[in-house]
Amino acid sequence: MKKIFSLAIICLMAAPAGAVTVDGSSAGDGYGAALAVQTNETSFGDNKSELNAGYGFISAGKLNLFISGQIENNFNKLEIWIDAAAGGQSVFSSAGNDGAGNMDGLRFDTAFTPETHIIARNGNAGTDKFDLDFADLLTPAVTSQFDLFGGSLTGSGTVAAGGPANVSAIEVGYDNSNVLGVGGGGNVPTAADQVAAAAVTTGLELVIDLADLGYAGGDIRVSALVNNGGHDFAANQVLGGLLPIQGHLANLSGVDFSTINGDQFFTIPVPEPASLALAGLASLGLLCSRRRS
Ligand SMILES: [Ca+2]
Ligand SMILES: [Ca+2]
Ligand SMILES: [Ca+2]
Ligand SMILES: [Ca+2]
Repeated sequence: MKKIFSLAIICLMAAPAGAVTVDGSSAGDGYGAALAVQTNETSFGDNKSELNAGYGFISAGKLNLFISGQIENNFNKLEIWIDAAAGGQSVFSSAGNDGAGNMDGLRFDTAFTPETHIIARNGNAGTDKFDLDFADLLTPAVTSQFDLFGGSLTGSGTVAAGGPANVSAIEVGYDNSNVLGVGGGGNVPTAADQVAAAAVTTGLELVIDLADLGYAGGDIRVSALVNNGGHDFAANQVLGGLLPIQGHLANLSGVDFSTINGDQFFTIPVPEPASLALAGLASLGLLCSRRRS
């Protein structure tokens, strides 16, 4: 009896994490604690362009990423860089898409060398739309998916599989309904209320296949920030955050994160070693299946 009980516990632990609901909300998805929380009130507009906190985990061959907050629906940009492998860029050089070359010359923290750059943007160009670019910086190659949510600023959609920069589909969810989190009042911000920032549960949610990130093990590092429509005038909303009180970063081509206090990235850890070890026990999995049937 005792043996059966122990086995049941182990089976429970070995079960893969449930798939997230990709809807732009973190509710019920098990992201856990924030990996970075905003440090400055937004210099770009309260509840328009603010990044409150960053979350993520690696499971079942996917990176699950959630950034709470929103970007203004005037085609301001949410820039996301992902460092998932050895090598990569120390100084940003764009893949040539969407005017991102205006950021060329941005120097990252020493411990952050991305291979991937994502641009998310939304606004009205005749009809409401939400677009996402997924760029492999090393090839370079870019997949651009326009109007992900079918005429809406928000919703759930998919970057199609088989693009120039992605083999597998990328799941995208966006919810801009946050009215809390950090405050803002133009370019004279104060330090953020981090309790309020950590409480926001809506924003951008992405599920990306690890192979499309060049992942070969280890943790994954992510940097995110808010930029303007031309990629040439950034707000102060960076994750990991900037030492308060910090106003606009302005043109990123002259910015060097390696000389700015703190990490302008956050780290998504590898899954718990205990879980990995258990997951690797295929025979145990079979045993669990049999006992449940
Ligand atoms: Ca969700
Ligand atoms: Ca707010
Ligand atoms: Ca790298
Ligand atoms: Ca830094």
